[in-house]
Amino acid sequence: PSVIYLKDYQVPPFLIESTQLRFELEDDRTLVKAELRLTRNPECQVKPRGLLMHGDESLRLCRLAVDGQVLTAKDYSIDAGTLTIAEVPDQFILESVVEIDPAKNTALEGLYLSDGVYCTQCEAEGFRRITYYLDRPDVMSVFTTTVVADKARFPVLLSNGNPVAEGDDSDGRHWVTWEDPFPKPAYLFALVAGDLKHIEDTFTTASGKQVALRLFAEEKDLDKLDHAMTSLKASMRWDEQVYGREYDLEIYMIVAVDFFNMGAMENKGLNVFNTSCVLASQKTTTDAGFQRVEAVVAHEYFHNWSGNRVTCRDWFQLSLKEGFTVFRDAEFSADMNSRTVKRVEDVQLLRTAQFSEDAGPMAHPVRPASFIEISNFYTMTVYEKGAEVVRMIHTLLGPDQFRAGSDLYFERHDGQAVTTDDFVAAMEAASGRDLTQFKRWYSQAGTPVLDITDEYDPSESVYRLRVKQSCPPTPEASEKAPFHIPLQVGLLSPEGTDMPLENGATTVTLELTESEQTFTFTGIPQKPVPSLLRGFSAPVKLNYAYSQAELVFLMQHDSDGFNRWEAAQKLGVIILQALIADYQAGRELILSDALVGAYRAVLNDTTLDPAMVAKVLTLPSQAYLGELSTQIDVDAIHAAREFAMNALACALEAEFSQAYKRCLIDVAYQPSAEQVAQRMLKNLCLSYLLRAGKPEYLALAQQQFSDADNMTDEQAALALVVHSNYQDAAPAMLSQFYSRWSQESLVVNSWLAVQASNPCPGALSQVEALMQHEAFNMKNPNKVRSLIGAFCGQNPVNFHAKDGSGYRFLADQVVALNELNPQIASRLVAPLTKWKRYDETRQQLMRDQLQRIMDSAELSRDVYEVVSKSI
Ligand code: DPP
Ligand code: ZN
Repeated sequence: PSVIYLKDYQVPPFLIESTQLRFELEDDRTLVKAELRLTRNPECQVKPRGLLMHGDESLRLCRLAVDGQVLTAKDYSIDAGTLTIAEVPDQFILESVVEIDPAKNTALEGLYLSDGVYCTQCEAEGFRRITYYLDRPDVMSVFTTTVVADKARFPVLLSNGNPVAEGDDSDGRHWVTWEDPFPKPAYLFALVAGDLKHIEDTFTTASGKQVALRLFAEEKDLDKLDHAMTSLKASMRWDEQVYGREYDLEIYMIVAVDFFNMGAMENKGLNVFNTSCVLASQKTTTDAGFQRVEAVVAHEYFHNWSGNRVTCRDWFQLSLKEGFTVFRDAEFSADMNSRTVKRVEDVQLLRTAQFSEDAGPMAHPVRPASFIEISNFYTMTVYEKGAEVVRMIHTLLGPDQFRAGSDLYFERHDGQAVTTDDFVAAMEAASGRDLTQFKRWYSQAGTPVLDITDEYDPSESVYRLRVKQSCPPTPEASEKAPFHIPLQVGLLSPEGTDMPLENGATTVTLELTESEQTFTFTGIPQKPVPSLLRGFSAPVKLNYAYSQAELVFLMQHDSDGFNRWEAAQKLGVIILQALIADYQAGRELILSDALVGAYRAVLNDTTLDPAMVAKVLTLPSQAYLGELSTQIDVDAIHAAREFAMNALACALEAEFSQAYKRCLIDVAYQPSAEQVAQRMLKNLCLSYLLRAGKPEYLALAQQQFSDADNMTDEQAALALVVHSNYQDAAPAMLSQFYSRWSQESLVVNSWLAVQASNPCPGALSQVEALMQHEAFNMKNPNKVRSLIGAFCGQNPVNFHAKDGSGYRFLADQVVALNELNPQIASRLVAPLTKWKRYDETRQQLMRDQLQRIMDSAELSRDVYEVVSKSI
């Protein structure tokens, strides 16, 4: 497979002014008729005689005509992935008819059937599986789409834009024509046909335009769409208020489908959603699920401006729309719920999944310089680190200049396909700031490291921070130029109050631009405790030699909520790293009083947000401790965490029990921030209580499981017991849960995931057995993620079993999925690619399996790229 480089970008020789499509949907064959008005691109210097179009090998060409003139085999050639017409005029109509087979499409790219519903996924390059086209985001066209299908089986026929005509044919078939007035690239095209029901609402935009909102699902799920509707309306209002962006069509539709590779897709006016990101109900959905729906609905809606109205010039610019839109949805969620909790959750994800990507063989800059398969670059780096980069611009410019910059960006580039440089240029123009050095965040991969030391001079009342920055080598470059890093800092007095700094501010933004810098604070009357990287103002690793006492002090006093949590994490890391070393050396494990005392104080402080209490009382995760290790000792990390949690449970049993009771809710269920926080702390307490060694707490969990009126409490109780020492109690609860929920596919997914992530011995054979269960289906990505993905990604002790059984299992599944669904196969393989982080025995076992995958027949580009880059 060939490598595509950003440096080779060239403007397209032809543009497509208009695109008329007609789909005749039939079971054994679907016909796609396309009529494209092509014209030479005035901006293209070269004038090729012929025309090269994208088109997957699976297309069967039935007819091809230029300006009505049917072409014969000598006029064109078809190659793997392209169609070339030898000679074309400057302006012409290209007609094509192709036959495709959506029923056999298990890759779920292009047009496919999901449980009897026709739907599409075209981003990034799925449209070329539907018809021959210039399938690149800088070719934007106005689409008119007619869908024809059997009326009884497919009463609902949808596409982008506004419906403009419909009718019945005599043979029981019917048709609808949709027109989308906004030029768009093919990746934003969508079509849906099925027996769907919908709920409807309206939204009046700031300028008084009425928009119809329609959310579609299968009839049985119709009662699970209200939360998505509420979230959609809140997102529409928020984008008007915070970014001045209004919706532009007469109708906005979301369709829920069960077979979907991603979370959701922002197709113009017709979002297609994975059921897991749109359906929600008290009985079937956890609080985290409700929040995910709210966030993803918002994310896809925000794309209407940051992605659709202004799109990407090429796929190297993916973060232009994704990083920006993730930043937008994170701010929305922060405004809707608890800002600090949202920040903590995002940073936890970034510091495990993105940092480990940055340290692995697939590390790439936010704007990659090359790829083999673009699907492999829908990554934590492009999305989450990309969002951090936008957040840093926001921090450097301040909210007002940032808003002026985004206004200018939308104004300059509406209707265009642009680059991350264009985005930064608008921010520079609106603020007058020079972001030249800052742009290294887009071109250099790797996680920068800050090493900070300080000194206090009492005679002069001067405090100095010395900051060194460095960045480890990554595949694309071994030497890194210094980044421009906003480092937000506050200084705490010994009494625990913020010291006034410049102009009385208590938080200042230091701008790091060199590899070593010293920042001097004058008029500092006492030696302060620094609160560094407040709000996690940059995606970096920070080293500063805090004492345990200083961390406990920051946990209690820091005015920055994020850093109070971070102090607890740092304290946990110090203590757990010591326990890990003790475990490795065969020494007895003893829990530090400092941690017990700090946890007790937090647990007893009823003035704190219960969600933050829960976050603070959660030890650094197995994944984060691994990420901080030079060599990951899965067993030692697991043992140290287990020991610490059990010891904390025994030491603080009474406090956990009281807090559990305090958090019981006696009013009707609501997924509100307040109730979510209470349930979060309650279930955290339950997790510790189950470790206190008293059967009464098993009874408490069982009672919560039976009495729960919501999925958060029910599932928490189930997972905690299944993952606990009470193995005898687990089977009955699991079978009760399954019989209660076997008809709810999404709930069954969580049942699969709870078993797959079980750290107790025997999880792999359980997973293998479940693969034969009626609840599992290898063709459904949600099932694969819940079972195989959860085992390989969330069950480190079992996946990394010393006999290599976990690795072998994963390789087998990757080989099987490579044929069915390359995108899913290539995502799944990630844990194996991190082999360098483990001991020699495991390294060898993991590499053997990568090699086995490599040697298996006919690798997709997706899997080939990831495996070949990591061997
Ligand atoms: N599912 C992807 C997203 O919305 C595709 N753009 O981020
Ligand atoms: Zn997106």
